[in-house]
Formats: sequence, structure tokens, C-alpha cells
Amino acid sequence: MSFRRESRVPKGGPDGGDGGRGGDVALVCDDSLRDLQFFRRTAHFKARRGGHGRGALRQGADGELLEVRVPPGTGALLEDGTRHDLVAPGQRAVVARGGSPGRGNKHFATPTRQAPRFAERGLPGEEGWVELRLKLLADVGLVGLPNAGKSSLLSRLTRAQPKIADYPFTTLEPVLGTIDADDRQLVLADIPGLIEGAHEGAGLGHDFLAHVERTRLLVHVLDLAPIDGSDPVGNHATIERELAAHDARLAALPRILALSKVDLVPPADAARAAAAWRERLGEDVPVLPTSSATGEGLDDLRRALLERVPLAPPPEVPEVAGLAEHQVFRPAAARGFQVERLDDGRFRVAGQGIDRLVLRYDVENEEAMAHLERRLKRIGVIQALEDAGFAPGDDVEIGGVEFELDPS
Ligand SMILES: Nc1nc2c(ncn2[C@@H]2O[C@H](COP(=O)(O)OP(=O)(O)OP(=O)(O)O)[C@@H](O)[C@H]2O)c(=O)[nH]1
Ligand SMILES: [Mg+2]
Repeated sequence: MSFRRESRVPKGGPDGGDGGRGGDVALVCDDSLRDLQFFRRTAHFKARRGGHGRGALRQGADGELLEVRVPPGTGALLEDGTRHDLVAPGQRAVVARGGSPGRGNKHFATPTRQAPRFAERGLPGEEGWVELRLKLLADVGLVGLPNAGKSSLLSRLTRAQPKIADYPFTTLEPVLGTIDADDRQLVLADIPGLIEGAHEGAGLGHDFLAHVERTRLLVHVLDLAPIDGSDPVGNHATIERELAAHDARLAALPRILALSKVDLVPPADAARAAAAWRERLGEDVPVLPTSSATGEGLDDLRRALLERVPLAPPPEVPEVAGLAEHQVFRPAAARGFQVERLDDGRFRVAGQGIDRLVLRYDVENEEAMAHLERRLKRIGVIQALEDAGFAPGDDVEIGGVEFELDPS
């Protein structure tokens, strides 16, 4: 509430500006994220309130939008049942609207009330719990023969704890782990070992080749000294053949060759083997000697993964992209209201729209009350109260606020 005050204008009119709208809280899909770990530590998010309106019709600033970043594949379920699927980077979904602003006293000036000494209050914004669920898509697939050391690598590169044992087919289902870098995350999938004929259903690997289909890079894990005495060159060819036979797209994915268990062979042999593989595969495929036992080569592998996996939108999702943004569901403000006579003689009016109306005004302010009473009369609330036995001066409760209603 404000009045114009200037030396040349002795009786300036009302000039209180409107308040600013409260800030919204929105989820934003961010392709540098891969998991929801952040929300273990932080569960409350609050946007800023709008600024107060001020004199000279200055409007209060709108509260800033608060953006909460989530990884691609996040589904958000709101308390009212609204669902948002955040799949495409940059996609945004407002999950809580800021409160609507109150209008300044200028707005309430009429020919008969030229100096309104009240203004509207802003309303509280929406609040509630949002359930986040993530459908994880792997960026990197670890492929190789059974017992090659894939799960061991996953356990050293990420916090995942897959089962590891000295027999083939230890891993029965894909296990995912996340590598955290400063500015992004990567999801690694440990795939059950592939064997010859996997693309036709042999072994366990078959069912899981589908999981690597959507990755962006494969790490071929190759045991330098297999216990069965088999030849690494032949083993490598077997896996590559299975990948190609399953899907041409898989065969075309970029590769890293991780020579595993180098601690088991003399260093000179390991170096010779690595050189031979580099020769064989050419410069497009990095060849990295690694050991999950000693940690050798693991930093190099981590670095190579972060370098080589492109930051790009996950495949096969864009049609839905525009959807969630427009999918915001607003229950129509309930228009009806009910009048109830309480045992102690008070009256209670219930209705969402009416509650919001009453919250707008200061019941201690007589002018504001007179204005509110006129509005209640126009909506039909006073009539309904009278039908229920109300007499001017009785106490009324609306929206949790109790006051004496005395419409003249
Ligand atoms: N010495 C040594 N042993 C290793 C290394 N990596 C894995 N192993 C051993 O090799 C065996 C197989 O390892 P896993 O990580 O379970 O192999 P995998 O490729 O996941 O096997 P499947 O799940 O059966 O396909 C286990 O006994 C591991 O302890 C390594 O770097 N050095
Ligand atoms: Mg395994």
C-alpha cells in the first residue's frame, strides 16, 4: 500500500505497485548426469519468493525459477498423479508453481473509494513431494568371454559390487555402475560373458546383447592368460564375431580393448602383447593393459572412457521430448463452496477458490474486509450463509481464518 507524495501534489492518489510472482521449481534434464545420488543428500528445494510491490507503481520482481537438474531417463511423479518423463537434454518440467502475486492498492481505487488503505497479499506457492525414478541407460558396455575379468573391472572403476568368482558365468544379469567425473557421469554395464553362438542363443550372453545395443562404446575385456589355455587372438575374434552377428550397429560401436589380468604375465610379455594388439587393431582402438588386482592401467581406462564417450542425447527418445513440457496438469481451481453450521454456532465456508480469496486480505483491516465482504456477496457466499441461519456479526471460518463477518 502506498500513496503518491510530492510537494506539488498535496493529495496524491494510491500508487502501490503489484507484488512479484513467486519462483517456480522445475526439473531440467541434464545429459552430464547419470544417477540420482545427489538427492540422497539434498531433498528440499525452494524457489525464491516474489518481491514486494512498492510505491510509484513499481512492481515487485518475480522470484527466480529454481532449476533442479536430473539425468536423462528420470520419471517424476507428483502428488496429484501428474507424471513427467525427462528424456531429452534441456527438457524442463515445472513441478511446483510459485505463488500468485498480490495487487497493490492502486488496483482497488474506485470513484467512491479513491484512497484504498489496503492491498492484496500474495499467495503461497505450490509445495509437495516429487518421486523421482530413473531408468538407467548404459553409456558403456563391458563385453568379453566368461571369466575375462569384466565384473572385476566394474568393481574397480565404479562403486558397484558385482559378484566375482573364478568360474565362467558368474554374472547372470547385467550390473550397472557409475563413474563420476568433475563435470559428468558415465554408466557402465557389466554384461554376462558371451560365448560362441551367443547371437543364436548359446550361453547367457544372448539375452543381454540387447542391453549393449544402446550403449555408445564397448570395452572388450580380453584375458591375456586364460586359465583354459585358449588363444587370446581366437578369443577376441569369437567375441567380435558374435557382436557383428547380433547386430551391425553393435559391430560399428567404438571400442576400447582392455587387456585384463596383466599382473599374471611377466611385464615384458604384457608389453609385447599390447604392441601386437595395437598393430592388429590400428589407431582407432586404444589398447590398455589393465589389472584389477594391482590397479594398473585403471586410471588410463577411466580417462579413455570419459574422453571417448560422446556427450549426446540418448538414442530413440526424441518424439516424447516436447511432451512433458506441455503435460503440466493444473486442476481447475475448484469453483464451488459449501457452507456448514458448526455446533458452537459458528459457520464454516469450505471451497478452494474461497480459501484463496480470503488469504488475500488482512482481516484486521476494515477496508480490506469491506472489500472482501462485497466479493463474498457477489459470489453468493453471503446468501448461502444467510440460508444456513447466519446473522450479521456471527463468526465465520474460511480457509482456516476466523473472523466476524458483518456485511452491511
Ligand atoms: N590376478 C588377477 N585376477 C583377476 C583379475 N581380474 C579378474 N580376476 C579373476 O578372474 C576371475 C573372473 O573374474 P570376473 O571379474 O568374475 O570375470 P567376468 O568376466 O565377470 O566373468 P563372468 O561374469 O563369468 O563372465 C575371478 O577369479 C577374478 O578374481 C586381475 O586383474 N588379476
Ligand atoms: Mg562377471
